[in-house]
Amino acid sequence: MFNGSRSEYKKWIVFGSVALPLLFPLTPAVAQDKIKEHDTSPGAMYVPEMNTLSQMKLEIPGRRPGDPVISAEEFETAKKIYFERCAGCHGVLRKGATGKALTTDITRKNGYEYLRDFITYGSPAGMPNWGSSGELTKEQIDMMARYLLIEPPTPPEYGMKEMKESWKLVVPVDKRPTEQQNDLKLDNLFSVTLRDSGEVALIDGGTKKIITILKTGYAVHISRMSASGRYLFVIGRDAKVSMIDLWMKEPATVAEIKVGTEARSIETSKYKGFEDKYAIAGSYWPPQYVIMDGNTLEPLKIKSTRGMIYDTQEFHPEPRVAAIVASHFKPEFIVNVKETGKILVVDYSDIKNLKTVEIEAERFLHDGGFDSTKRYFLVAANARNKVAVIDTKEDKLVALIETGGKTPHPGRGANITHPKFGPVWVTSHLGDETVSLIGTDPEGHPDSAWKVVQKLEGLGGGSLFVKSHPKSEHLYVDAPLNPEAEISATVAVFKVSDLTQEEPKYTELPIGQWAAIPEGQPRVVQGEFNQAGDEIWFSVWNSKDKVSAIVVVDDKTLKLKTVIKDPKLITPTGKFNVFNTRNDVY
Ligand code: DHE
Repeated sequence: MFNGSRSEYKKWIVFGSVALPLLFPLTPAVAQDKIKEHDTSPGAMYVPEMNTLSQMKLEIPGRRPGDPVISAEEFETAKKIYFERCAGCHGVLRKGATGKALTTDITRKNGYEYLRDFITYGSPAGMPNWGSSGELTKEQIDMMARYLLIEPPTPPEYGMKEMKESWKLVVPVDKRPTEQQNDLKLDNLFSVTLRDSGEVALIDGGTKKIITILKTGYAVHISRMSASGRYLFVIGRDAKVSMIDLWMKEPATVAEIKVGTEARSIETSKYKGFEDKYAIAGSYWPPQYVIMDGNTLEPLKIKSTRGMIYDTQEFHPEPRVAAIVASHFKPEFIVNVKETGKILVVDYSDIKNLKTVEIEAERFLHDGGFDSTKRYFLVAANARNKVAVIDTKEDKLVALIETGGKTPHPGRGANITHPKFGPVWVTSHLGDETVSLIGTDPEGHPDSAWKVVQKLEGLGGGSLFVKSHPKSEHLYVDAPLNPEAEISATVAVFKVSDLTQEEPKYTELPIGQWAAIPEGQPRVVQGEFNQAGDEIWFSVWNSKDKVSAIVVVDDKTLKLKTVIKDPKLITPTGKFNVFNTRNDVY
């Protein structure tokens, strides 16, 4: 009989108001020899957190016979945990992405104990060990196992009405300056993401002084520039886009809009004749992108990305929009759709009669950038350990390349001229120390084109970004998510001319140590060059209540140049130099 205790309670169901024993079978607890306790890799922990969705009030779906008991309070907590920790892999609607589907037909077949043990111990296939790592308590895991046995709540859609309601034209175009009103060297300005304060800092690349700090969206993510270099676009994870006019006496936000509930990417039209005309933002939820007026952010066209997975031809209800870049060869945006594995080439020359080329690439597209000629776009299908290459002149897939490492994460990648293989594009990996060099010159070096021509050994796993510059002779590789504190605060630098050696060695830059931060365990992340290409900036990313910094390194000597510290520099992560960002220099 039901004895009312907590452990009994979860094995019972509510049918009306009467507690009955579970109608679906509970399979035995997961055998411990099958799911061994294991350490979680940086890759397994580096998954999207749907923080905005987690805070949204959603109804408990209508109860069905067989549902376990879950109170409104528990549902709220479990939903929050699910969107923050689980939805990134298993999907908002639990239909699966990089992680398995967790729809009730599956979870009920597996049963409560199986779910509880799986969440506790994880699996070597990539599921983090939430319980044994101490990330979730026993009570939270119990709640999660029960939450997974009921139907998932569906967050609302977000269309033109909602976008228009959120749209604020703070300074109309005719009230803006007609020429630059400040003395800033705009092309050497850096927009720095202050992640946890939801702000960007604009820092002068010459004086290293903070010009201003502006409020942006929640857990602000990336910055991109308009083609002219006048407007800066910033997107937060809450899908709020801020448009900043750098010509004003003090650069300020002139327009804002919320384009969805969860988003990560923003870009602007760059083709000749369309400079500053359009902006585009891609969302994780709802799965869609929107083309906006490039001067006002007025939303003009929303396109859903729901559809068939490229290879299985099965419907995916929530394929997220990952990286977006703007072609330099045609009036086109290149939109990467994660779960369906499609790259959409969106022709913005006539958005009323929108033409889109849909390229079959690979699932789990994430981040990428151009080769040095800007003709080819290379993007990581990270959970497939591949890089897809698109020819933006022909709008075609050129190659799908196994990178030879685990979970490629290039950022926008790095372009260097290899002494033997000519122009190559580089990616590092989240899952191991591999740094892969891919030949990108089919005419000059046909034997090397679209192949991994060399693999270097970096500092270790947990790398997120590589960087170089046409004027630099170095390739920089970070490792912010490496579990070793010292490695995560260090950057490896390869000398390009040394790459012909059998096992090229790197120089270690102790960036974290140079920042001389008294407390915490700051991670060193994302190098970004200045306009001249003679210095590189790294963020020393500490927790939000502790001191962070930006360390500037002389590219020629690899010596410390300056440390930028300020109490207002809270959790600096991405840095975007105006010139390099608008011209895709990396
Ligand atoms: Fe990012 C780029 C998604 C976590 C810093 N990140 C991108 C892009 C995507 C993405 C799709 C490419 C945008 C483009 O080019 O249009 N990032 C995600 C996630 O889904 C993920 C894994 C988890 C999440 O919930 O958001 C995630 N990202 C992070 C971080 O934790 C980082 C390290 C710190 C931070 O500020 O949040 C981070 N992501 C960055 C940076 C870029 C980026 C700095 C741009 C790199 C560049 O050189 O262009």
